[in-house]
Amino acid sequence: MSKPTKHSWAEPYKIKMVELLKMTTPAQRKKAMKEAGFNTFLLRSEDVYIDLLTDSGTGAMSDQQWSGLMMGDEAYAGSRNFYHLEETVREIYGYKYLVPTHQGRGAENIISKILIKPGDIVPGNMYFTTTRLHQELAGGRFEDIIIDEAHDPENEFPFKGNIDLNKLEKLVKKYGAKKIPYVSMATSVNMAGGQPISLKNLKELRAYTKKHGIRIIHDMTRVAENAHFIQQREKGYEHKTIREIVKEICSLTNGATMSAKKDAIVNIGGFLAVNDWDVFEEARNLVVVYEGLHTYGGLAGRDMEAMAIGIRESVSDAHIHARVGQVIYLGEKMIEYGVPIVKPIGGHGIFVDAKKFLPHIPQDHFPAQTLAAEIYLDSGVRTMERGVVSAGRKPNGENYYPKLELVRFTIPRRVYTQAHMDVVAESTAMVFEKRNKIKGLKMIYEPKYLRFFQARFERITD
Ligand code: PM9
Repeated sequence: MSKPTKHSWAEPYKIKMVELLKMTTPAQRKKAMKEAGFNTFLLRSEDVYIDLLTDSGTGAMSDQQWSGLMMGDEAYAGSRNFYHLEETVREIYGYKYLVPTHQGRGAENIISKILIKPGDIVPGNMYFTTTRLHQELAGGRFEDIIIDEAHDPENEFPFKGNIDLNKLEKLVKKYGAKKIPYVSMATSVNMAGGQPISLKNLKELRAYTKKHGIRIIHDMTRVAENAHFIQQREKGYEHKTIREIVKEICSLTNGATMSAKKDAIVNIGGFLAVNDWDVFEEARNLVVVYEGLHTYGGLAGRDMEAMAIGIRESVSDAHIHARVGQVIYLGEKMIEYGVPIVKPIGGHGIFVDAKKFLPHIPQDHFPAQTLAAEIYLDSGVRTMERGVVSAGRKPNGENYYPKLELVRFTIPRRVYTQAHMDVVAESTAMVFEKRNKIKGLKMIYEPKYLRFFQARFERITD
């Protein structure tokens, strides 16, 4: 064995309480998967061993956050926890005005309703399911302006979340800047595999949009993870802290939607944050229609307190290095076993390339949906489809056919151990060994909105 040459990453916490897991047999998993219509979203969580469905709301709160719950001020109006959250958002992210929402999509609904008019174009660095749906429901059309590299799982470009300014310019020339209410810019682009945008690219975007009077609305759900990659990969940022980088990213945008269930390590919560008083005034008014009063937005006081504390913890360098370190650990294991994954390894999970894994299954037979089901059947590990099912249909009813057909192994924050990651990689490798025998699925039930959550499938038996 070779001698170590560097300190490896490790968790900056120790475990005080554990949640026991149920182990299942292959027969139990077969029954559970059939009952779930081959959709991992429809499994009961008690039938799951290692749950990598999502990193959303599934993180382990710290002792500080749990203490914060006891400090909940459950007044209907003016809860002190709201003011603490507002102060924290101003201090850590720098946005001026805060409207809390029950989770990210609540904020997406409000900002889309305020800024988008029917017929508008909303360019962005790859779609996200709920974000694009709210843009479409408000009458807008999403246009993907992420760089081409993002659509290629093998391309190792370090900032695959970057925006192609030529693509943006084409839209401005074709439709005019007045038809573009904002650029929908995500940090750590989820559907591309958790890929970061660079500060250089964001600064160029800022200069361009400012010239044309177009806003940047930031999906900051995983901004701290994006900051980690900037610190590791972007020249000039290697000595800046995560907190400094996060603040700089936010300073280049006009407002943000946040699902605090990710970066901020809470089980529920989100917000809309803006710098523009007029937008804030309208948002503060609309939130009472859809979420709740502007000082709670659908949340309990205790939820806002846990969020304020979680935001501060999320920008700690030690936390984020261990968080991304664990994701990279799993990814490197998968690569060792020859499993095709999206590269470079992203911030919140490993994205397995189902097109490469199951090349004999056409996209209409849902290779990623199939693979997620097979992994569960093998070991009780729950993952999620991020391909043609997630992409859904266009407003005209046609299917979207994304280039990326992926299975996401999403890692909850501060929840699983390195040994769990070993089991996940081993199970994936074992399914890889028998990949030629795997058959695709057909969809037998399709809901109208966000079909991936509730669609049902059957195995194709031919
Ligand atoms: N993301 C995820 O698992 C949960 C729902 S979709 C399976 O990745 C971004 C980048 C997200 C996100 C949710 C939302 C919506 C907005 N932007 O789920 O409404 O990743 O809090 O946030 C999920 P909420």
